[in-house]
Amino acid sequence: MKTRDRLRIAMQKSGRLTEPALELLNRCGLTFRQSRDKLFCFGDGEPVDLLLVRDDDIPGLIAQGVCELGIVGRNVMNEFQLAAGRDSAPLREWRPLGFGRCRLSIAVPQEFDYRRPQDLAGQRIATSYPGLLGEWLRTHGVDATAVTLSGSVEIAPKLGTADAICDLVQSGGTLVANQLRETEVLLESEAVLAGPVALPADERGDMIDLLLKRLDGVIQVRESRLLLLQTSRATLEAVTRLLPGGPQPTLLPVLGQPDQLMLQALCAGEVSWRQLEEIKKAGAREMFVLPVEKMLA
Ligand code: PRT
Ligand code: ZN
Repeated sequence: MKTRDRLRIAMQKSGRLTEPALELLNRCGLTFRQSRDKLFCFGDGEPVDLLLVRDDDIPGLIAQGVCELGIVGRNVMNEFQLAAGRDSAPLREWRPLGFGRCRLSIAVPQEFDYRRPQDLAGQRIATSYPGLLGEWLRTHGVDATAVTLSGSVEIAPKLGTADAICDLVQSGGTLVANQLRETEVLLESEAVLAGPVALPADERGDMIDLLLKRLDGVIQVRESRLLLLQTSRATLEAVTRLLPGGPQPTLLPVLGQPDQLMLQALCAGEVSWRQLEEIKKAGAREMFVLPVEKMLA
């Protein structure tokens, strides 16, 4: 069989991950002919095409070699690996992507007196993640029954079909609405770039290398902030000590105020209100936090 020379990336056709995944690929310079109602989306510039599928199908498509990469929740990828077992080609999380964050947690009805994992012994736990739940129960030596449901897991205790649940939580609103209390976090999840452990050793592998480099640049820029502020020479040291990590700041003179300096610092992550207030207390004023759009060192 002739190997493909174009790279295929699988992503969710319509759901929580669709928009952020497309935006990320666009930022990496990948654009696609818009036929979003179809399964297949042809890439415009680079030799990269998209497969638009249900998120649950993505790990299997990679394992079968139908596509080289996929953008999928860590929860779905890890569950697939546990369910597929050793017979399936192993997958690797090539990059965490920083969106679609949630956690897989155990939650119990408010009246359930939960203190430790052993309290779940003999109970029925409803979940769409029997693999991940089973692994957690085994590690904690708990003998409980996983009741596998494909949706509406959160109403199982009310219906009397389960005593507890194991489901994805983001804001916690769904749990509160169903009088459930989160008791254990099994997995912290986010969207990831998934692929085979061994990348193809042809043009597709080269394209993946290029894509990973662009992705790293995009992620770095997305998390960078430029902090601008004014300080007097007397408070400069105290202010500098509080700056969030990043390369050495730049100092500029302020016209007509020889005692004042303008400081410019690139920060590696979000700068919170709390951090700004602390820096201000140390003597800074006129503070700005700006997003960075592109960066070329
Ligand atoms: O059709 P397809 O199978 O592709 O879509 P889907 O319905 O299976 O997936 P979708 O779009 O709901 O979620 C895709 C991925 O987004 C998941 O696999 C997770 O990796 C991630 N994600 C992030 C979430 C959530 N946050 C989330 N809150 N997936 C689901 N939820 C659900 C959760 O199941 C629960 O019902 O939202 C509810 C909890 O939310 P809170 O905010 O009330 O806590
Ligand atoms: Zn799904």
